[in-house]
Amino acid sequence: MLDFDGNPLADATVPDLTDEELVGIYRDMRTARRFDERAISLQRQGRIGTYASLAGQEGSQVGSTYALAEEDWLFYQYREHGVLFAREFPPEHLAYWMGYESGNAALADANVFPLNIGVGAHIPHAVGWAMGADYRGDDGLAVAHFGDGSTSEGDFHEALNFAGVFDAPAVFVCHNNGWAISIPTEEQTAAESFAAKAEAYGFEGIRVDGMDPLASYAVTKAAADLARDPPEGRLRPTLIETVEYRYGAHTTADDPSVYRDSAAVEQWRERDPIDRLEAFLLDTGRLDEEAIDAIEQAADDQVAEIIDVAESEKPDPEQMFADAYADAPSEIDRQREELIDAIDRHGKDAFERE
Ligand SMILES: Cc1ncc(C[n+]2csc(CCOP(=O)(O)OP(=O)(O)O)c2C)c(N)n1
Ligand SMILES: [Mg+2]
Repeated sequence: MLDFDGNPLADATVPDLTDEELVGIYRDMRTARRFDERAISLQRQGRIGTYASLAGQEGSQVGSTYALAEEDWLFYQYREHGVLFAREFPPEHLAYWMGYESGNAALADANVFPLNIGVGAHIPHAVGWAMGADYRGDDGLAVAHFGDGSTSEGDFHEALNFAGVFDAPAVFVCHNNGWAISIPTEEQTAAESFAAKAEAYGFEGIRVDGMDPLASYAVTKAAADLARDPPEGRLRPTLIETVEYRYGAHTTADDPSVYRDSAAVEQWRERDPIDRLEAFLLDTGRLDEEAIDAIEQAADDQVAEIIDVAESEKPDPEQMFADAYADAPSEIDRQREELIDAIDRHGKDAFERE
């Protein structure tokens, strides 16, 4: 077999996953894609605020999460919510995109930290968590997902430097989707790759085809095994660069046609992670058309249920202050008081969605 540039490819190996797990990866990717389509449509109808599309990136998000143990904690950014489908997708999550903090609670049962918007700001949290787990002697790794743009932030450098120096049980997954809003990869770094940056922190970096869920699984499994049980002389952390593409706009507030060519999107769609895994599962008799239809129906139903739950949420507006600070600064307290006062005067309904 040849790659897209005509070079021979090594024979692919199928990771050691059960048929149920392989079909599960396919199902979770399809559900994430369906959620994405519906969320964009809801935004267009004015039913949610801004939304960041994950289409094209399901393979690296779902595939990598299947490689983890239950006790491993996930830290993710606004475009990697596909990881939630591989764990336990909280129906309330969609409420976050409607502007309700209730949709962004930490998922203690599923071991997932709240979604982060500040580019790269959650990577130090992940490393701090990993160091804490190590000091306590707890099992579990921190797995931090972030975009290529994070690698230009101080937080990325500080976090990976700490991870190396303190040998933290952490796996870093850098989703290189070609763009940070309108900044292309070649303007993001002069390095040969994002994975190459690991060398500066004393541990290994690896690039993988992020459009291939099974390859994403395989490298994450190897990184997780290393972090759990490093051989003599090896550090625990790994930086994985998943090479993939964002099919859609940066968010629903962006128009990519002003900075990139749509022909590139079509080329990347030929490597679509869902189509590729579907072809493999059909070829190897693990799925048939009937099973695919049933998975599609189940994905539709699950997403419809998520939307129903999110739209029935009526959170207290005051809740937006609840989890930002343990001890709120006086200015934040003042704003909270002002809101409470306004609710007293105008009634809570004035702050609710119609
Ligand atoms: C600290 C910080 N600076 C700037 C922004 C504005 N911003 C939001 S997304 C983004 C680009 C991030 O690109 P990348 O890390 O590649 O992630 P992607 O959106 O491609 O998934 C920027 C600059 C922000 N959210 N946080
Ligand atoms: Mg990016």
